[in-house]
Amino acid sequence: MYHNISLRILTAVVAFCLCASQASAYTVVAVSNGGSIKGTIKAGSQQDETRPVTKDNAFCGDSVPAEKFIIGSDGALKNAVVMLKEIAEGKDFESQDELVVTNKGCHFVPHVMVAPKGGMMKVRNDDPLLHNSHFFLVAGDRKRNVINLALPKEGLEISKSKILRKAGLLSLECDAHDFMQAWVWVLEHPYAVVTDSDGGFELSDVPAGSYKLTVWHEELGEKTVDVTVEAGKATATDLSF
Ligand SMILES: [Cu+2]
Repeated sequence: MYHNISLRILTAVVAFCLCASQASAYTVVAVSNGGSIKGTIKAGSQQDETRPVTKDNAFCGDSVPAEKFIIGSDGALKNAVVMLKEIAEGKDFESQDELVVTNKGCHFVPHVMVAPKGGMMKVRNDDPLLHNSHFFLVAGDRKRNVINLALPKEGLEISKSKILRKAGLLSLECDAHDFMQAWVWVLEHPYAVVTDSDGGFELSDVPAGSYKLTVWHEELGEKTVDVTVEAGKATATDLSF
């Protein structure tokens, strides 16, 4: 009797896990005559913060911009991530340039990026001092350690596939300089893009259908709207925080 109940529980747990993993799986399909979603992301008149430099002031200076709010004309918001988070099927990743984040002038460059799950990322140091690139996976209010890379010399590069092993939001911090911060959205699909300095974005080759379009910003949080994509057409979607 006891064994029977245990077996039932085990079966239920296995079934749940299989179900849960299937729900998040992304399937690559040929997309012919897909549509696109394009628009502009805006924010109000937000002021960027200045962070005090607490180490290596001779090279880094006394303060650095936090780069949280890079606002262009008309409130255009740079560095927001626009994505179809839960899309189930669509195009494959295109072959792309190397994924590199560089420690440069006591900043991470780029400040925000998107990356394919399972890809290879390179971390580089262009400064003549020690940077210590530490990646965390963000889950709600918690952060889980992913990898910690010491880069003691100028010109040093380290490539690691472990960085992008799981999908989700990565916080990139420097253990040597608490004022350094970058963000990486890791996704199983290529339907994600970082807004440019005009706040613009475009997601192309989207199969016709209805989707949830999510916009994320490091300080303003997330907003999600419903969008419908028609074959061969561009759907205009502007969003303001
Ligand atoms: Cu650093």
